[in-house]
Amino acid sequence: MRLTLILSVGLLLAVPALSARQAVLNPKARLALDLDGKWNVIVDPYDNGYYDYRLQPFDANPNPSGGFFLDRVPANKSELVEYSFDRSPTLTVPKDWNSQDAKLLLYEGAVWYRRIFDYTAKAGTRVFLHVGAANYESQVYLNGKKLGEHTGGFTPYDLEVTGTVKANGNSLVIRVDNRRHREGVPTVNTDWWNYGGLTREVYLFTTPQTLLSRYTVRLQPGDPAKLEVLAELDGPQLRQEVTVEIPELHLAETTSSDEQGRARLVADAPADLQRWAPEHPKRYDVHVKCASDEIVEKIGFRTIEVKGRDILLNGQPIFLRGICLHEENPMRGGRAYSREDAQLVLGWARELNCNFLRLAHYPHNENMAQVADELGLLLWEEIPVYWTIQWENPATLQNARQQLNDLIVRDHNRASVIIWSVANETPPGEARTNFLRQLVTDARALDGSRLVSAAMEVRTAPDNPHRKIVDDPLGEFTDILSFNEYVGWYDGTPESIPLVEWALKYDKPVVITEFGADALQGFHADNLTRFSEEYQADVYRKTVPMLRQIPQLRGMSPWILCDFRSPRRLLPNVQDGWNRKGLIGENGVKKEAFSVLASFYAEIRDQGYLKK
Ligand code: GCB
Repeated sequence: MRLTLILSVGLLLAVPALSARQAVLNPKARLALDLDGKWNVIVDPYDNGYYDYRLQPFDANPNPSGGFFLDRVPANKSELVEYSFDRSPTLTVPKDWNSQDAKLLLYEGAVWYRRIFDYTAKAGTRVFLHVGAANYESQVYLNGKKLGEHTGGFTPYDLEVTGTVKANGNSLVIRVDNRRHREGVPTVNTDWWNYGGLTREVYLFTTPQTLLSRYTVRLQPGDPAKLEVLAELDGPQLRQEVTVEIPELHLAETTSSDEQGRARLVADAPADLQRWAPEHPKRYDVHVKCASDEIVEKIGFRTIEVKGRDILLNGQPIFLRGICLHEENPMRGGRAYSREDAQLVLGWARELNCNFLRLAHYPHNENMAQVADELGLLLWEEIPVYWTIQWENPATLQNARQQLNDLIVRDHNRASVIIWSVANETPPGEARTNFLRQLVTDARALDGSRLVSAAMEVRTAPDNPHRKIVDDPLGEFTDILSFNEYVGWYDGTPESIPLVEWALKYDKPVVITEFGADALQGFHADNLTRFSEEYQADVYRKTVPMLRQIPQLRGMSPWILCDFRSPRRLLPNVQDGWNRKGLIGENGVKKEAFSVLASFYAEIRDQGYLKK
């Protein structure tokens, strides 16, 4: 087998660190101590544990006089300590706080989490703390010392605790603050619940001194007859032999890393390599090894590209039979986090005859992409650049770039992920377009093997209410043209849907990223009565033929699989804090529109949409 060693390329962009980062890929495979379960918590609406009475952060002082992170207990009966983790209630991790305690349903502020644990580190290993996600800002302290902090509610981070962790009685304190900020990503205004807390797993993992911190194993973009492997080492021994093995394919190739610890090899893809595809989600055990470390991960191989008006999966035109999804388990009314949650919602998507999901509007937990890889579902993954954020604020751009970077680093070995989305429904304008172009450029530089897009908006021609125009300047820079449209709901009634004419400025494959209507599950009326199942089903029945008028239509992901909580949805006895555009209600019961879409998807699956 021919082996070419080419100059190393960096896997990461030089994005200055805003906060703690992910240290290794797939840290779960290196699990050392699970910290899931009950943590003592102090709800701290006035930040009494963070600031002193002059509003100075306690942790800015090298010898802090106070601060809940010190986890103090009075040494004697006279010592004044006005908090106690030991006497405080508990919350379960991972899980948002809102759905665990009725008093916290609407809480936006700080909560201090504390966990006591023992851990004996093995000699010669490095130990890290992994936080899967903490919404929105978090500060981490071990045994009274600050380890680091993180901004962004949906991306993981790791902090090294080698040498800081003790055999007995470690006090790990994490302050999580879910207050919204105008300059944040997302900003203050969203149509989803602001779940707070340690919403994903927290654990310790260990690595050797020099570890394989990053690796990419894929068909080479532009030349899928080749397999390309990129790897990065971290630690004192950066120059090592790096070997890649796929035993099932009898593939074993070796190269060396350079002085920065980077290695790249390109080998002929074995002739019997089976491509990953929705009908055949084949994955291989891939081993990446160096003298000091080894990882094994299941990886599928496929290509995705755009050619003219088509989206090609493994060189064949594909129609994306999709649906949107929030990271929620509707039956629990809380953030989804587990494999079981992923299996539940992705199972529903399969019943809907989908081959594609849009994971809106922020990075979902990594189980989603893992289960999608197993089940053969294609994914659109997104960052929370949503509606109107601060386009001119460099710190906001930096924050968005880091979230995009961290999502791509985490999921770039998942065959299921085919599209990185940089934004949703943002208002055209020079500052906005420059901001998003930077993100598109970053996504391509980080991962040239996938498509890049954003959900754009439609405007109505001033002289014709039925003429719908998509001419957002961002459309020039994305691989596919994606937009949300709500004709029949925010724009007219279902009767206006058949009258729509489309004027699309860009001749690219079109994926409609949203359409839909609210329906309260179990409420039946005629199809012009708002919030009835019949109204929603009629919107779906009429929208499908209307969208088929777009010659380059190559997919759709209607809004949305399940009802989800939203503080913007206040209509009593109908919404009650839920966005009702789900095809499935908060009780798990399917609405009439579910079968309308399922039948359409079965038809295009069985007959081949593009052959029509
Ligand atoms: C949209 C947004 C989505 C909302 C949805 C709605 O256009 O992208 O986040 O939830 O409409 O229901 O209004």
